Amino acid sequence: MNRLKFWNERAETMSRDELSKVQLEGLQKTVKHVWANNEFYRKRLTDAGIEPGDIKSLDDLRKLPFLTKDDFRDQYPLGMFCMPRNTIREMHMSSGSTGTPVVMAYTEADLTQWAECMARCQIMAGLQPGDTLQVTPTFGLFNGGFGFYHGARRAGLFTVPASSGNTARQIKLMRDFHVKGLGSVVSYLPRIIEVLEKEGQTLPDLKIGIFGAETFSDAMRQHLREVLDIDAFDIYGMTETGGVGTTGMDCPAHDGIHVWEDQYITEIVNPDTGEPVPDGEMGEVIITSLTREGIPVIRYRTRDLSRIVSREKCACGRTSLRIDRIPGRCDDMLIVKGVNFFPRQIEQALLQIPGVLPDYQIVLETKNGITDVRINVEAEEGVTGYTVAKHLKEVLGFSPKGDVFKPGSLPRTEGKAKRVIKINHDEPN
Ligand code: DLL
Repeated sequence: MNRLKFWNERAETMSRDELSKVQLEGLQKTVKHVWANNEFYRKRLTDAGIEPGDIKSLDDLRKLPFLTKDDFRDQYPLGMFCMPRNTIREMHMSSGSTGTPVVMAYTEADLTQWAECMARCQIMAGLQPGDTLQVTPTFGLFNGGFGFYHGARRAGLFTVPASSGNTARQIKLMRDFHVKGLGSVVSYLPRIIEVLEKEGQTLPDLKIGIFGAETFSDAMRQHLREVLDIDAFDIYGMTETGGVGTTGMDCPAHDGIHVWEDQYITEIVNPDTGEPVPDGEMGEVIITSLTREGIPVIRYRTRDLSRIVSREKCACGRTSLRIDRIPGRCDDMLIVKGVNFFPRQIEQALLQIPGVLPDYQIVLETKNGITDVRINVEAEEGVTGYTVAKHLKEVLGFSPKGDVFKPGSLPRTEGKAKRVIKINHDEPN
């Protein structure tokens, strides 16, 4: 059989004219659909003075009001549904840090759409029908596990639905079933490496890693290449847009995340003004779904930051818009001693220090209005706090305090890692 380069060559290589046509049709259909079937959306559009017939060109997208995570929360549990409950086949949910969850509901057609996006990602990463994919995110309300699974079924992969935890068993499964691809939350990888090293094992069949749910640095990708000999792909997605992979992934050229433009419109706007920023400039990612039924999103404010990397055809042959890998969320930027930085910059700097391991903690402690930062790292014997502080000074311009811990001693989380810990002595508990 010929090697597949694309899962859906027609959709992935459409000309700009074709894409624009598909996008306008999808946008018009989506606006009509939410207007006809959901009270919240109808009111939101009416308040903005919009009727479905007003969407005549793609430029009219900008007339539409934004949708936020708070809207999702306010409408919990069923208020965002745009299809009758008896047509819904699956739901996922994310709770985030503030409590009230965000719900996503899928009709049969939505599950097919998700599977299509994920199959495109899996084939783009180099997996072929018949290859084995181990899925380590949990199978539950978090969308990660099921997303990899739906896509893998569609792409004809052999899925090992390991779910999270029990790293020794994960490794045994990978070895016994000749797993070629691994789908994971990126912060689980250091755990796998730790156990592999402890047991003196390798994973000779593993070639491809599809990682996401959190930001990761180029140094981390390089680290994974060196230690595991795998090509690490950065997969993007979120509950609100329909889950992992719906908002794209980078290709083997690793030159930006390919957005599935026949399925979603992606805008980058200034997070303060909501106005579009020029190509190349960082801003907030805004996503509009074009084909979803259960809960479509119209101009969803992701709070994630990115920038448009290119609108040109990529070396891989795909024609879609490429956005930068996500450096962090609008609310992730840390400001300490007048310096702005993202956790990813810390990771990038730490991994360049020989002997420093990829687990770290950024502790921000505020007292009497002054915020101090401590950066705790795990490292092999011989790495001193002085060496770490010296490297970090080059990135931050100041030397943060911090401790160097033995490998395995910083707290482990299941699922997404908690890198930033904020302690505020000025606020009552
Ligand atoms: O994290 C979906 C996912 C699962 C993606 C597994 C990749 C792998 P949520 O729990 O709803 O969904 O969280 C979505 O996570 O708005 C980003 O802030 C962040 N995020 C997701 N993917 C990436 C990535 C899943 N590749 C939120 N890089 C998003 C950076 C990411 N951040």
